[in-house]
Amino acid sequence: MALKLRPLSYALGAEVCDIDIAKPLSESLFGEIHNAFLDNGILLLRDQHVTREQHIEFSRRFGELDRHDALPRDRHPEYPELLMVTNEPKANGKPGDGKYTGHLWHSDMSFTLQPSLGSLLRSIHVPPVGGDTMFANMTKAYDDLSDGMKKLIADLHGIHLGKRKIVDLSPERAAEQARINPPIAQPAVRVHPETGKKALYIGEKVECFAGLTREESRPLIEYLCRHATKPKYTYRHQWRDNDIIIWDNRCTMHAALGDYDDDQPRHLERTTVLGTPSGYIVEEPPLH
Ligand SMILES: O=C(O)CCC(=O)C(=O)O
Repeated sequence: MALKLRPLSYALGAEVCDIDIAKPLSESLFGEIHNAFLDNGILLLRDQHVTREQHIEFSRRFGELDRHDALPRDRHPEYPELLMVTNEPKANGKPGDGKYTGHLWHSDMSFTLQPSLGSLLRSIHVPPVGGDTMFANMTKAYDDLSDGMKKLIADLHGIHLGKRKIVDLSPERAAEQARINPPIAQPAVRVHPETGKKALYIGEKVECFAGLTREESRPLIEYLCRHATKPKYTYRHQWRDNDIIIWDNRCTMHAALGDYDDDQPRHLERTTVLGTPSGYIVEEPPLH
């Protein structure tokens, strides 16, 4: 069966039409889905009425799943392969840990020594308007840089932090964060292990470059993020309930826009496919 694909934007993404992942998928059909994933960077599957087990089982076809040890507060207590992306408040009425998940441009798990290959985010309840997610094509963004800029960043390593947009860190949480997620340096340009293409590996979790001061690094980090998130490199997804978006973390980045009424429930669940080991721990990140 030939897969029916519909482009989502000029920059990246395709919708896979007429697919139901709750039904058995042959090896050859999954092979077509996998090729479409590599070709398009992100895939959208609408109307997927699946259980948590089916979400996990389908995700495993892309590779071994992360049990989210780096994000212990965000994972489902009984399904560690599921990361809760939810604005549901805690029992004490305070905002939940997942409320600000993804509000910075990022590639999943870049702040660990095994950044993700890809993620599969399933929408269970989304607000009637807003709550959109933006995606950027980091291969195109890299290709369009000048030769001079490509040379300048070729050997740079960005120091990635496991931070969120709104930080609510008590001293105990700060200590926990430092223990579980020390700063990790990752190459600013990575070669995709399956397509062989180079992609920018940067984002708003990059604090500075290894070997440069913070002050020296910031203008370049900000330029590269601004460049990669120009409309011509992006796709903006408007969620419906029961969507699944699969994205390739090795050549895309994404951000949750938070453009919705907080009184409306927004609940999504994510599986994260483990990628190849990359990066190193930075013992003494620059302070200035
Ligand atoms: O909630 C969203 O729209 C995106 C969540 C996200 O950034 C993530 O799961 O990495």
